[in-house]
Amino acid sequence: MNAKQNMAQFMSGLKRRNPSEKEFHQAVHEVAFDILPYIESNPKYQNALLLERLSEPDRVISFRVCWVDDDGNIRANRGHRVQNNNAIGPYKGGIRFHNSVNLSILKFLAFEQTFKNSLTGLPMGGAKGGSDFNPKGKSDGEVMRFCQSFITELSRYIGPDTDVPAGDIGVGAREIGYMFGQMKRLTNKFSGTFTGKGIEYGGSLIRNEATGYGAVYMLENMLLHHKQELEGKRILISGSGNVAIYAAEKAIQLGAKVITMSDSSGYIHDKEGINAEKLALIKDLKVKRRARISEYLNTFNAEFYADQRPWHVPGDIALPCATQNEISIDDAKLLVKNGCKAVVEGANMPTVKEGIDIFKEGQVLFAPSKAANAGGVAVSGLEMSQNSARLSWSEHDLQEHLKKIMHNIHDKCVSHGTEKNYVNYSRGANVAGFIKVADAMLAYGVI
Ligand code: NDP
Ligand code: 2IT
Repeated sequence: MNAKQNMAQFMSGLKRRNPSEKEFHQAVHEVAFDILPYIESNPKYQNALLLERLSEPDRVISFRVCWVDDDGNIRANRGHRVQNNNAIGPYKGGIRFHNSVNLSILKFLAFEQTFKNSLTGLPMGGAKGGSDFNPKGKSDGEVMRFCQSFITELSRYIGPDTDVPAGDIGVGAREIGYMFGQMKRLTNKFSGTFTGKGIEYGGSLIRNEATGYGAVYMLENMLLHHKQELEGKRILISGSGNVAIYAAEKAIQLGAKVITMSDSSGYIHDKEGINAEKLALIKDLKVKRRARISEYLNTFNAEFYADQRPWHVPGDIALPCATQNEISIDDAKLLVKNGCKAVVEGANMPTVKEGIDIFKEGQVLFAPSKAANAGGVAVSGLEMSQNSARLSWSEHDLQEHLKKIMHNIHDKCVSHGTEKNYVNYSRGANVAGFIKVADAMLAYGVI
């Protein structure tokens, strides 16, 4: 069988076993495209069904989450945890609360997480969880009751050496506090079961900043490797949540010019650049007040485009930091046409499959999410280490760890992804992420 037939057979089996899960198919396809030929050319990995096993989660847990809203109505949501693979460490990955959450999305995220966590070099397996609960417009009391009910069920399946959740879309410091509090109460143990905790109760410095900062460190490494620099570059950012805000903060600190940010209602274009003072307003708007990004225009000059994404604004670098599939084929074409030189994925799988091909054809430097946004889970791993040692490391030490981890991820991508005159960061990340997990799986025999 040639490589094309091998791929077609693998994907048809995956689709048959997981019908209608298009995001899951997309994520596995992207990895299989690089990994099946790699397995084919490395006898040690042959005949072990490694990718088939990696794309069949160890287990999927689904449960009902009932809670009472402020008007006394009973509400019912659905919760899930996908524990994809724990070959190299306890399951680890975020929890997402968003009305779009379904098993296809969580399975793609848990699959990706397995490779991402491997790339960090730290001992963490891959998982993801969440609910179709929509925190928008809910009171603190409603969010608390929902989180407590969610954890009452999930607590049976997680623990510091079993599965360690963290935040993701719709889950930030407030939600982690409620979930960790309920876990502590149910188990009567103060353990490191969550990361992204508050500093007062076992959290790590710079965890909040780590994903966005890490993505910009990845970008810096890529530019340096290609003899370019970040200073003065025009940056398009989508999103205005945890990842987007700290990607913007680091990019501004390093002298780049951030000209767009967005939320689910549209995007702002500030031609002068979003500086530290303007970003402070966005933090206040989006994190504290949970308001719309268009309110930026009440204080600063900018244009607001309702229900649109920022990709038709000419810029040098794109940092998609909102959600999956937010760069379409047409967006990718437009970015290349407008001279975009690098795309670094802060969000998970923000570029559609054909969009990635367009970037590669256009020789755009492209960092896939599993490499680019690994800084967040890396500092989560460091939070786990600090919890186990019952210590708190200094901000300086943690910053150095994060920089080093992103530097190492960049180098692994280069060493496994360098082609004739192009660094294929996707292939590099897929192969480097695969090797560690595959070697551990082989060591265990058939399980
Ligand atoms: P937040 O909830 O803090 O922010 C999400 C941002 O994206 C908000 O601006 C939100 O707009 C926007 N957004 C969410 N969904 C959509 C949508 N369907 N269409 C348009 N805009 C949308 O989440 P994070 O910043 O934590 O996560 C962003 C991305 O980064 C996700 O893909 C996540 O998986 C990934 N990621 C997160 C990590 C972390 O540590 N938090 C680590 C690694 C990756 P609005 O406010 O209007 O909802
Ligand atoms: O997608 C991700 O890497 C995250 N949401 C962070 C996971 C974590 O466990 O810190």
